[in-house]
Amino acid sequence: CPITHELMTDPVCGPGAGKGTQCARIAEYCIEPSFHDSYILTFLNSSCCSDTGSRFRTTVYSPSVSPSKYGYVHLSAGDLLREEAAKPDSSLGKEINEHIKNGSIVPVAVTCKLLENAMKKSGKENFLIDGFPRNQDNVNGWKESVGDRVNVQCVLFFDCDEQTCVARCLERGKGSGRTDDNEASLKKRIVTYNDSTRPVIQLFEKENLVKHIDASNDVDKRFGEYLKYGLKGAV
Ligand code: UP5
Ligand code: MG
Repeated sequence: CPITHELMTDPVCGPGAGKGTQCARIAEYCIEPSFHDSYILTFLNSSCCSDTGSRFRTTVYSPSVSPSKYGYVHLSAGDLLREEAAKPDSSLGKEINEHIKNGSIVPVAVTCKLLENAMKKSGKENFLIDGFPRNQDNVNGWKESVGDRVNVQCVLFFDCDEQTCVARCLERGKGSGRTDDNEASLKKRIVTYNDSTRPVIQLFEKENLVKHIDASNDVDKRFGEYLKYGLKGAV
């Protein structure tokens, strides 16, 4: 299996922290690591970047390098689940939809399979996994199925207060069509996050893998800046 690298985000500091938004930017602007024991993050705006220490390096984004060829592949577990559930012939659709609406967590075997399939299909080796793992069962299932084939480079924690997260989701809910962008589902999503996901983040903290990023700021203006702060703070 060609999967040798993985850059992984943690599952939100509350729904709507901006995982999807920021992962899309990272996938677009970061290129492949040059060294297997470190990685290079490359941003469009070089003024946002500086040497962040021995473990991380930054360079200037080169427009001649196609991000789609070299960049991290962004895989959102939530998006993959929604995609699967939307297939007319999916036997899992009903179950997935129930979990999403209730903010509960889909059985790990389902999510892992979808992630693995997407990783293989991409033909790439570097991944930005968005919104997974979300509980201890996810961690165990992930380790069992792909654990020895991946190298988790870091866990990005998008730090954003609950009120802001909820407001973002409710705003998005006006047009997203997502069945969980409403007050009732959001309450449940937050409970799940607090009860099941926070402990997972603490696990990664113990392994020194977590990089905190302030995700409360304006998405476009502050992207490079707070990404740098997040990485810097973690080195
Ligand atoms: N927005 C983003 N950043 C902003 C900023 N800085 N300033 C202003 N606005 C900002 O952003 C949310 C909204 O906020 C968007 O409208 C965006 O424009 C705006 P987004 O980037 O989508 O945030 P994200 O953290 O990705 O929020 P999301 O709602 O996707 O997070 P969830 O973790 O709740 O949702 P996910 O899709 O990952 O999971 C949904 C459900 O699937 C789960 O509840 C669960 O039931 C199931 N699931 C599993 O069971 N297992 C999994 O492994 C994954 C999911
Ligand atoms: Mg998302």
